[in-house]
Amino acid sequence: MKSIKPIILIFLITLLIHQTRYTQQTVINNGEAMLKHGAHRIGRRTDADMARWRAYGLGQFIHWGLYAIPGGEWNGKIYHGASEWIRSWDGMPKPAYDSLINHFNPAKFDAGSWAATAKQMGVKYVTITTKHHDGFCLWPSQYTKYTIANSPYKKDIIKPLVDAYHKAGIDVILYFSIMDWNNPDWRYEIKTPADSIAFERFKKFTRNQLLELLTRYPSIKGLWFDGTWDKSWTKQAAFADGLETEMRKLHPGLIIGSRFRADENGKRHFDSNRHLMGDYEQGWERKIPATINDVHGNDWDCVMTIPENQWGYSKAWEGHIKTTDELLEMLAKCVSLDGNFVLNFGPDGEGSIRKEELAIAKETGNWMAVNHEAIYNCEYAGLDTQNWGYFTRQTGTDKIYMLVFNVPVSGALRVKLPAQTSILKAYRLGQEEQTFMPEAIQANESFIHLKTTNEKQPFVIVLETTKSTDGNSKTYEKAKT
Ligand code: FHN
Repeated sequence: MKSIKPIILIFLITLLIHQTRYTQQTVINNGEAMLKHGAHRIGRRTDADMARWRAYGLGQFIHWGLYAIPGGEWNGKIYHGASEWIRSWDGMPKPAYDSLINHFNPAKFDAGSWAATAKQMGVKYVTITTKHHDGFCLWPSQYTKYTIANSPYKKDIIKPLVDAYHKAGIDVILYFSIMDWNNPDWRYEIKTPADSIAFERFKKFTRNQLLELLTRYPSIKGLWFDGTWDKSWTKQAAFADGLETEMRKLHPGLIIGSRFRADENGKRHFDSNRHLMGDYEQGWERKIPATINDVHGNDWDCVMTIPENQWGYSKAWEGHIKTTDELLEMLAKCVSLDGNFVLNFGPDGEGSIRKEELAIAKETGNWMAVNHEAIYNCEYAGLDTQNWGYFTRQTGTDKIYMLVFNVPVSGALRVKLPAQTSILKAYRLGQEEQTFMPEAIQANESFIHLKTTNEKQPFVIVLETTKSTDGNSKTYEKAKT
């Protein structure tokens, strides 16, 4: 067999290298795909607006719109899905739903009283639906007729809410559904050239509405996106990326979660390189991460319903209704894992918050009045979780909080601190005179002995700790096994 001439060999090798590069053109040096529309930042935002968001701890979600009128019931039949989805149900004709605009006249709506409820509850931010999937706008958008302006109520709902919540010292984030069932140009998927033309119009409409919201309500802190999962939208990487840039330019500091846009491969939340897109992870809907590893160092918030899955007002308040203690435990767990907890409220068609939700808000507020220090401006404490509850830490300090939800019959709460850390002082939050003398078990491991095991409510023990280099904590010899 004839040997291949060196020049031909070099040519073949060069061709092979080129070919490999060509077929892997999206791969760059560090093994990551080269993306134009993936994450534009790796790691958390470090600016003041995001630090403020991170410190909120507790938030409120409000789902309000036309769906509050039927409240999950049509012609005596109950729709058992989430009430704000009733338009998608065969049991309710679409024209009947769409004509609810002619009946939206919430005589009892009082933005000030909603804000007062939220303030007493202790929330630091609220997320309000400006437009849910049904397309009905609670602000008088000039880009569609399907707005509050054409309802009997006529007046803008968003402006008084933004003003009232701000007056109460609560930050506002606006919820916006991209999916819009009322807009004839909305498509789930682009299958034909005609779909494509319609969807181009829809994209313009969406951009107009978003810029309109940011211009009308310039004091809001962020936008909370929803309805972004359909193929039509996940294929708009360049458009959505451009729009996000435009919105951020118009509104410096704007906070946008991971639901807004997909990368060029249609990947949502996390891009094709597994980097978070947006400022915080928005995938924790009605679920909470199990451990700190699940949050990958990202900011995140959990949005939670009181019944299993009802966001809008539902006449049937059914299924398991979470108790205040259950919800407080979720709040504690979220903050202990570096997240915020956002509890949903669905006012009725008249504009009233139902009594069950008011009661939960009140009880939460009563608990927060005593224990808020363990929630606001707190973070993951870096400690092993114990069965009695959750640890949080005042951000950037050595002040640790034990949020106790399950009191053991022994009354002994185990605490394991990092090496070279000792407890200077332990006391009950809200009752500083009630102090505890930790009993050392091992180096950096101690028991806090409760004075009673007959607790009626979750409570908090504060640990003022210090790092010591003198090795003053007791160490016992390890078992030889
Ligand atoms: O479909 C909606 C639902 O109605 C509700 O608005 C929740 C809130 O997070 N988001 C959607 C589902 O992810």
